[in-house]
Amino acid sequence: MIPIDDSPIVRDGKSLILAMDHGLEHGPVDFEDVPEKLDPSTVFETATHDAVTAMAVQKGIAEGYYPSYEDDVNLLLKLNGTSNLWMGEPDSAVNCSVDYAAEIGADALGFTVYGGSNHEIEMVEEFRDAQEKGREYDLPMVMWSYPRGQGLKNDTKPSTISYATRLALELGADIAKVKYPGSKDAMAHAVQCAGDMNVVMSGGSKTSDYEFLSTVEAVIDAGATGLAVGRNVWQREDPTRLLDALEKVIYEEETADAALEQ
Ligand code: FBP
Repeated sequence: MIPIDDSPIVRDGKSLILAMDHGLEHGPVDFEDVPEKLDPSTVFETATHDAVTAMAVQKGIAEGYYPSYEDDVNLLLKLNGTSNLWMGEPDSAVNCSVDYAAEIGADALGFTVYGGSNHEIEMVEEFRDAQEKGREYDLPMVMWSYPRGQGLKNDTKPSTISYATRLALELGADIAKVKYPGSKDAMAHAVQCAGDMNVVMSGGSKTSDYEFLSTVEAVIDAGATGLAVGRNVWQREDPTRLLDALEKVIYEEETADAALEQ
């Protein structure tokens, strides 16, 4: 772990990472109700909101669209990813090198590790190479720490999420991105297991404004440092309204109720 409070992807100790790698991870199905969002420029526009500290994308989207937004958006280059067409044990292909991520202007790196998968050993070795190379460029590493695989029946239970944050700390991540373990107390334990490393919650499928903001409020109360979110922002008709509210809950530590009232 390196000190990351001065990184552009951190604002007042917190982060709101807008993720849009779903076209690879899930396929175009995530855009069915919002076909205009298939144009990555529309989501980069959303990422210019002050609340957003970085936009997480794969290499192809970064190459094609980031040059138009580099003055207004911080780039988090996701180095690995796998399509939903892959039917094997959880694994993730390394699609971009750290050198190339740095060349195209990345401010941070992202890497998925599926702890518990039959491919865990190879994934952790690939993470090691990326993490150590990233240090040469002072690029913080965000680990999508998602334990899953044949042996894991429930990938969001509290003990699994606590293991996910600890695993990220021990392997050298600077921020762990984990699923919500179902309660504020469970999240607080996962944060405790992470030591001084930042922990952000992964957004998940779209819920109501109130439900989502209440979960974010609980996560911030639990000591997490923000959010890495995709569908709950850009699948909304008015992402800016939700980002205005998220800004209040994450950075000003307001309640979901108060944030929605304004
Ligand atoms: P969401 O907020 O839409 O869940 O996005 C976060 C994210 O980690 C994306 O970066 C990624 O594409 C997706 O979730 C992967 O989710 P899963 O592997 O659980 O399907």
